[in-house]
Amino acid sequence: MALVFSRNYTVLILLSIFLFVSLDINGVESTHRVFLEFQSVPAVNVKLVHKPAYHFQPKKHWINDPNGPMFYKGYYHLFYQYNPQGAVWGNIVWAHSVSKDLINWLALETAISPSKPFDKYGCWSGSATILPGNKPIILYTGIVSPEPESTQVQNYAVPANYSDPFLREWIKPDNNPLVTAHSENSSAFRDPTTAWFDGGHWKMLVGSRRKHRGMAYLYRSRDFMNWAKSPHPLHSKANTGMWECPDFYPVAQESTKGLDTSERGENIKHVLKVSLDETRYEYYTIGTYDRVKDRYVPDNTSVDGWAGLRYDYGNFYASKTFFDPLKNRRILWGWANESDTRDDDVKKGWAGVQLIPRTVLLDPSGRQLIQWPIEELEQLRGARVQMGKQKINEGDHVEVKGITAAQADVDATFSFESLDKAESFDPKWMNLDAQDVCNLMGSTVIGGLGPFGLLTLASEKLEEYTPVFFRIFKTQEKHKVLMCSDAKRSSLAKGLYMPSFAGYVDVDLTDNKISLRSLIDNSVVESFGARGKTCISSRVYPTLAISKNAHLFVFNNGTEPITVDSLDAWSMNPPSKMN
Ligand code: DQQ
Repeated sequence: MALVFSRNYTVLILLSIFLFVSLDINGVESTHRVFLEFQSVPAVNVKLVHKPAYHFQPKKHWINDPNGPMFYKGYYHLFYQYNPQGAVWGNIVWAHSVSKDLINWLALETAISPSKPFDKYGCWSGSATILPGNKPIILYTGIVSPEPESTQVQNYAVPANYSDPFLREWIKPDNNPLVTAHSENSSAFRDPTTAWFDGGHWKMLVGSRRKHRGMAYLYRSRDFMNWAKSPHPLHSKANTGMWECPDFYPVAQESTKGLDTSERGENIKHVLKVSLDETRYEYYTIGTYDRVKDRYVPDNTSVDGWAGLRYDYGNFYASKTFFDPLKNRRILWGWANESDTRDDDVKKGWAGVQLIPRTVLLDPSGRQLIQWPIEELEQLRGARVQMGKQKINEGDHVEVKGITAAQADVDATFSFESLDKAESFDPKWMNLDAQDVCNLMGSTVIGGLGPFGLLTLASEKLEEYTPVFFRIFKTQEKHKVLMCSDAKRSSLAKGLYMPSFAGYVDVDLTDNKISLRSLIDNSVVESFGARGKTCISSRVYPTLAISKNAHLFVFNNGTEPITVDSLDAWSMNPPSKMN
């Protein structure tokens, strides 16, 4: 009997490990779900009700990863993974748009699509590098055998005409592929980075895994055509699974300037970001790049693994940065998938959105990055309302009236008298991640200092709302600030993924203040806590809180009163040109 029990028990454990590792760890899907029957079903109608108005999106169909962002001859270029034939993943090409300001976009012809033996079954993600003489070149992953192998190689493409600032036409020369997999798993070998120039060599990374160890292989080349694999990866980490879309770049320690990917010198740290196929979350570390050994070592202040820092603790994946020489800044693009069902996407006729590009800087502490929506976004601000100093007592919610709450930019600073009323952080929660704590201690659970913040995309009577809020806890040494963007009550519709996304905010509260900015766009709530220290994006699909029936409130469910020190909110206009 005991034996039978333990055998069953072992099977159960093995099954849960299998499910945990290979399927669905956080309620999100691993790898792109393939729905063959819908891949080539073009949208008949495009449903506008939840369609973002000012976030980047094509008119219809599926989009995923941002690819090859760059600035060339006065224009920003964004390529992205796109299904021209339907609203689910499949038939993937590199779609292409250009912009003068990263807000108004012009859609161009498809830049790269499957046509040659080296990319016959797909043109997957990659990056752009600007070679000397201002010559852009794209590295991308070509799929050379059909599913389920999807054998992956690395290709290049060059503009047909460098004098065209739009770079409309791209050539895929016949000496492709440039790089094929060696002994590693050729079905897990993709997403080349922007290359950097280093001591006579170009270097670039390709994401991969060996068994369950995630890794970024490093390749070098003198001429960009002949690439040799370095004897060891730039970096790898056990138990992180396939590393998709690696990104590796320098950040300045004592300046707010962004750096070109090839920049070297004093006072520079490096950032390595990877997208984890198994969790569909990303994490980054800040560390030191040893150019001689070609090794990257994360600082001991950066957690290297699933519990590491994220650009965004919500729906944000396959991100990529680029250096903008026009304004000397580094800009981050990230993709937010839908959280509704496959059937909803087919009915809507569209799926996926790029979040607002963000500038990325190293925080003065050196422990993390700071992100902020690019300043160009402000041109879309329309009607503005301000809330003067206002006290919000326990249980109160105050409406912010006079703007289009379904499409808004809200920037608020909250203050409080003291930290004394903060509730204690239960030591048991140390083993949970922030999302679980937010799930337990949501916006309606009365606290001491917080929960306080915004109720976005709210229906008048609060049947639906997405709260974005802070909750401050006392711990043994100091305080712990939880930031949540909780989709639990975002919609009365059934079958949606409605997670309580959350992250901690590493913020000094000595001035008893904390700020929150939220970009609300019909089904997007993209939030920046403490001026960009912690960012969370949610996708939500209200049934009542739509267009004119959406409301915005400030709320406090903590016993300690909160003061809104300042609150500015703007209606957001759509860009005049969007694809
Ligand atoms: N999406 C691309 C891959 C990449 C994945 C395929 C990440 O190149 O690894 O569309 O979302």
